[in-house]
Amino acid sequence: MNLENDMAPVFLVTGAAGFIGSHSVEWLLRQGWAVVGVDNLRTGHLDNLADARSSPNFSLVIADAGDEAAIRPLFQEHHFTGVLHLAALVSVPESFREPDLNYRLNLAIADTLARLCLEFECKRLVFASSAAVYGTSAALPNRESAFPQPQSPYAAAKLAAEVMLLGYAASYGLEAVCLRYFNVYGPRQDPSSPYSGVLSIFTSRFQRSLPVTIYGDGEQTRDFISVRDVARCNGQALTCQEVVSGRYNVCTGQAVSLKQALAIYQELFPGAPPAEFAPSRIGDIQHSLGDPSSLQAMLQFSAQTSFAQGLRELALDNRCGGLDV
Ligand code: UD2
Repeated sequence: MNLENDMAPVFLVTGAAGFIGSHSVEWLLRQGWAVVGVDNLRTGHLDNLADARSSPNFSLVIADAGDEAAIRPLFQEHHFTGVLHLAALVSVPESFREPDLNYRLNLAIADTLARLCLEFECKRLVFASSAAVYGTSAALPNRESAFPQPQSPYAAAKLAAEVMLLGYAASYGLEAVCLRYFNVYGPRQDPSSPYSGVLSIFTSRFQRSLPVTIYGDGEQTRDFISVRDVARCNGQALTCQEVVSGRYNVCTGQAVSLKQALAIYQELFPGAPPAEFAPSRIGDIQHSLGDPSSLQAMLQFSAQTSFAQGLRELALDNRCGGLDV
């Protein structure tokens, strides 16, 4: 992709009003790029885009990213240089309850967007995949070469979308970058479901001086990555000159246990009630960890926010407060 030769590059971000979407839009705007955001506000919030919407380089279209009648005119008008496709059904439990919706939001929309990219000569599509594609039995740290074993409709659809996009890459030369996010955390993550990201729930409860519940022994570990780093990764994948189509872990390569997280919370919220312990959740995995080296090699990307720093920023953010989890 040669950005210098393009008159005025414009990027499309689907799911722009979501947790990761809004941070990604802000990153792109900070670099001086023009962005069109699309969101149907099903799980995204306009509030998340309060800063972005004050930029003359940003416009927001309230629409379903899979509504071709709404999206096609945007491709016609803007001749996008790249698409960052984040719109999704984000809840794993919901994908079990609503498999048809999961199919549409997590697979079919990616196909629609890829075909529009080909039709309107938009070279690059960056897709939000998930570490969930690895399943529970892959060797740690997860490497992209591992045989994927999805354990949910959500993970299966994400994997299917990867395969389809990489098929378009091989067949038609689309640049398809599939980013497998590990446990993303940070400001604006919705804590309102028991299956929301654990750090969003813990933060919301600590901020209200309520006890948190640890399912299991607290020794389970995750590869938590700050949404700031994820936004930068998305932006770089979308705008850098050269990419190689493929699947890439977006992770830190560092395992953090819930007990370690709790120790940091206790410093941030001295006087908080002690954590309560409950049996492990069915289907929970004990450890998840990614190998970040492929993305490092392609984009020279590595996570820069330490876990303690990222948790502090989240704890000081006041937007989690007041929600009833
Ligand atoms: C799940 C999803 C992932 C993503 C993520 C939210 C799968 C395979 N993966 O992964 O796609 O949606 O959730 O970031 O389903 N926990 C507590 N107390 C709480 C909440 C959670 O102890 O109040 C535990 C939970 O049992 C687990 C760990 O914290 O052991 C992490 O839970 P999570 O839901 O944040 O993330 P994870 O990796 O299970």
